[in-house]
Amino acid sequence: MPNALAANDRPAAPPFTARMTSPPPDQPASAASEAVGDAVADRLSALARFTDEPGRLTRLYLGPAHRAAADEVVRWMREAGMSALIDAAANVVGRYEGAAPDAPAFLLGSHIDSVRDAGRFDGPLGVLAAIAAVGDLARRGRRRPFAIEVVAFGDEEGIRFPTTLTGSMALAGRFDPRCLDDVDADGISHRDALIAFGCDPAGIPALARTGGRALAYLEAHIEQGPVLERRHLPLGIVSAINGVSRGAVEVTGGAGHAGTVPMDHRKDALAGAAEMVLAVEKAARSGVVATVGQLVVPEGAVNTVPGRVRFTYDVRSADDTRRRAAVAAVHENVAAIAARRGLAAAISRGHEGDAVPADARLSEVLARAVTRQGIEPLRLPSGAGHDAMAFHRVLPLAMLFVRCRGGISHNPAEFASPADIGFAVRTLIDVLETYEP
Ligand code: HGY
Ligand code: MN
Ligand code: MN
Repeated sequence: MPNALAANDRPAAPPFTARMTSPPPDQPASAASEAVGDAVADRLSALARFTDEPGRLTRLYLGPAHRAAADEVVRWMREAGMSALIDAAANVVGRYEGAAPDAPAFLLGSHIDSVRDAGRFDGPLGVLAAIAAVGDLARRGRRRPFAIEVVAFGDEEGIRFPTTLTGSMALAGRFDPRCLDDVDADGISHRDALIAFGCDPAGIPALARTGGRALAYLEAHIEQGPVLERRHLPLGIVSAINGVSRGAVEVTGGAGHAGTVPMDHRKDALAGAAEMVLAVEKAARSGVVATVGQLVVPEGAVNTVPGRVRFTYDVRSADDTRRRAAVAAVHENVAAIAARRGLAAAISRGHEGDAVPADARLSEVLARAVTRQGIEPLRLPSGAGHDAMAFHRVLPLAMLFVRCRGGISHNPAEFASPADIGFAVRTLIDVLETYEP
């Protein structure tokens, strides 16, 4: 049973009684913004209690906590006036019909999976803010010429399996079925994990929101960086999402006795990997960031020369040519270090995504909505990846950034204020009210 709360001691879902109408353009957000921000903040805390690791927030794709959180999000979507289900790719999808049935949908969403020891805002803020926005239209009986779908994706962080964005790729019609053969650290395949979750992988192709089924995709997300805080702005509009290359390197040398193997006879996989890690860092020149986030010595022991090491790399840039050149430099240096040290180094490429520009017209609708909140519409790039990337060249996409304290993210200290969350909800409402297909 997931470390979810039992049904009877689950915190009561905060009532969404706060009526929210967009404030007159010349006034700052009214008390309604605080109220709706508080309500979303309460639900973010409630959702954060669904974790696979007691005492900290870790909610991995298709794990028990993901299942419990998905069921809660279904409940909240229905309370907000939507029909809701969990689809074949384990996305939670809520739908609020337009003025006519079966109308194409305006998509809103973000993810509810997390990294290990995560903050409670990265992902869920975008889902819960969207649910609050739709709830406002529903309470007013407001119908637009399009449907609205809110999606809680389950595989944005890509922590459990080598690929990522599989849920959003499914909706974008870009799902690669080969990823179903990927296995996690316990040898469980993606396919088996989906089936155990209650999903039928055969149903994934039919999820594609292509062929006119969808109009646009808009994602609200914490900035995960310091810019908005430095500019004293609650919100920002994303200009583009940086491209990313992930991979893993398996370094193999020769295990040996730490006390007896002479230094000039060693094939020390960890010492070699350490040089390679510094080569990854060195590949990060202007406009490129490069990170080794994981390094494992599987059979490590204090008195054994390491024979095998595995580490990951993550290289990003707004400039795809620079990113690819940096990755090539990493691969070349890894090979050269391995050769010099008599090691073997096997490189496996993981998730790759080109830089994704936001759609100009949709971003302009968003910028006008931000302006009507009395906020300067600052445009800024996203260093972090998001589900929005899946819709590149499929749907017009845009992102709304919400200020987060110190730019901290992927860390339990992550924080966005209820007032800023309230501004985000009212901005989403404004977009849903003013967007014309
Ligand atoms: O890795 C990323 O940029 C995102 O947080 N998954
Ligand atoms: Mn995220
Ligand atoms: Mn993240």
